[in-house]
Amino acid sequence: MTMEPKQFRTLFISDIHLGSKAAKTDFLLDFLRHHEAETIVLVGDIVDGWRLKRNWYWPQGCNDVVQKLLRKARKGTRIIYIPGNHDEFLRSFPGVHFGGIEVAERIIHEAADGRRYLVLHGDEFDVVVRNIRLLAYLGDWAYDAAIAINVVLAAVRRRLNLPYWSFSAWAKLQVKQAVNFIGEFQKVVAEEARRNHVDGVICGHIHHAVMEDIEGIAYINTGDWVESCTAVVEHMDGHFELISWQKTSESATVTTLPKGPQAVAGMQAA
Ligand SMILES: [Mn+2]
Repeated sequence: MTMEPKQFRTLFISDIHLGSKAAKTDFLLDFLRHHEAETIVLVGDIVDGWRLKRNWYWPQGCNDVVQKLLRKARKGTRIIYIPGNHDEFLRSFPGVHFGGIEVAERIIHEAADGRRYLVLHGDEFDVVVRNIRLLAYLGDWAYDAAIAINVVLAAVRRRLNLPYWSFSAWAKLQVKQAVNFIGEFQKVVAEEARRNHVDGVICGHIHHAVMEDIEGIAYINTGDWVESCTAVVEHMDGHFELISWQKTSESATVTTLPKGPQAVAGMQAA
């Protein structure tokens, strides 16, 4: 079954975690074969530097994904790479181009309809979300300080060879409250969009794909490729769509996600 790839204005993909066993590279490759765009924005945690540092795991599928992206770049697709916490080694290279891919810490994306979106990975808000009640009480200066502390803590943990603290693994462990924490994360990120005077925000990090309106701000989360296999596309007219691709074109039926060990592996990769 051959299908012509669909054309989009922009493709947003995050949290592939190449280098972790949970990365669903076969589904992603299939998705990339069927979806072309003028611009592809990689919204962080594309490569799992932390996993690789502990235990090198780089099967052919990981190469195939990288090759596929580089080939698209060669053929004229603009590719922007916004690093996340798992590929933060790239944060030292803002503005750098490699193989036609541009690195940026965060961008403002202007959609075809003129609406503007802040695009970032989202991990800088982890500390805020964890301490939301305390910070609400302490006010603005504490909020800004918390974000700064998050950066320092990440650097210290990196020095000590400790993995980055994982929002989604942590939120999922707080089973009963996990939904609340996801809600808090969304609110905090939407608030950052408001502070930047944009119409919406596009992020990743928490592995929870969704498109919703949060008090007038369009909150869009691209999800991940370790569990949900989701991406966000911008159509030529500027409207966005969330696509779930838990399949390959060969297997026409949608694969249901296994519960158990693999789900746990995905959780840890967050
Ligand atoms: Mn992340």
